[in-house]
Amino acid sequence: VAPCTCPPHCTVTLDRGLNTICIVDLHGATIVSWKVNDEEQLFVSQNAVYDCKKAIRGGVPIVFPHFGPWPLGPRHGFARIITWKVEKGPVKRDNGDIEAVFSVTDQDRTKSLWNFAFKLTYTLVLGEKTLQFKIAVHNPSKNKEFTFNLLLHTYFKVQNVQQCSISGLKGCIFRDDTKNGIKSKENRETVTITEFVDRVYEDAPAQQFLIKSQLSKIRIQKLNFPDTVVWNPWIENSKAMDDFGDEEYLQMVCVESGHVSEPVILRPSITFEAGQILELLKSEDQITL
Ligand code: TA6
Repeated sequence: VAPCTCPPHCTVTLDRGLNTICIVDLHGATIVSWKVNDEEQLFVSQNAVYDCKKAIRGGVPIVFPHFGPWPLGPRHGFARIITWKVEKGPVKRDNGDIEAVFSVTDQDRTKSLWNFAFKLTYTLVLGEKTLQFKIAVHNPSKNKEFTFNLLLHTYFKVQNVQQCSISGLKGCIFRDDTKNGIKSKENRETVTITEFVDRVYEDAPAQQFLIKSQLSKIRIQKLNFPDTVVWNPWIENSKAMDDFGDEEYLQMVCVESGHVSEPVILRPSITFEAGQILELLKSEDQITL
């Protein structure tokens, strides 16, 4: 597959001319670039490290099989630091969209104490203004069930996070991980970011909008992902991350589609599927919640 010109270490490119994505399949199948009309939509830190020892700081790391710290392996699980296989593509569909499929099984994962057989299949489809994600978790066992969390840890690139807002969360109960996980209710039509924010919105609506400016909005359509996580490390936490610039908190916000407030229970031979569709909206596109 032709090496791409986007951030370093990217090995798979889906290219529709001015619309491209780049994936680092060797490092968690992490998407590290999504361009629409040649404009970058994802944030990747200038200090990101590509040593597969921890997640790439940016793009779309895949959180599996656990969200947050856990005794059985690395924080947020191992899927985002292991080598995935390119199972298909990139191939062009009849409508011009470009598709690629990546996969990983328990045979490939780094050693952790989580010793269940599994297969993850990750399908990406690049459209003219959209990026579709589908991730399937299969339990090949004939007699052992397992539980897991799954989340797409999307880092959106913004001009100034203080001018952004996220709509589609009003009325949700959220777990506030900046305040020891206490639960509150979101009463605002739009969530703004003017301090350290780390919230798990539970059972959130299937659609949110990231309003980056009056001229640029992204529709986030979730498929079978009940929760939405919103995170910005703000000043102090930015300084504490060696793979993140001190000022970079102003240029990013994470709006993450996932299944994290409750674990998924996957019975033998069953496959769980979820995903999201990101769409860059033109300035005149109205937001209908
Ligand atoms: O995005 C939510 C979150 O769980 C935050 O608590 C923050 O830790 C972030 O993930 C990044 O985690 P990482 O392990 O990638 O540094």
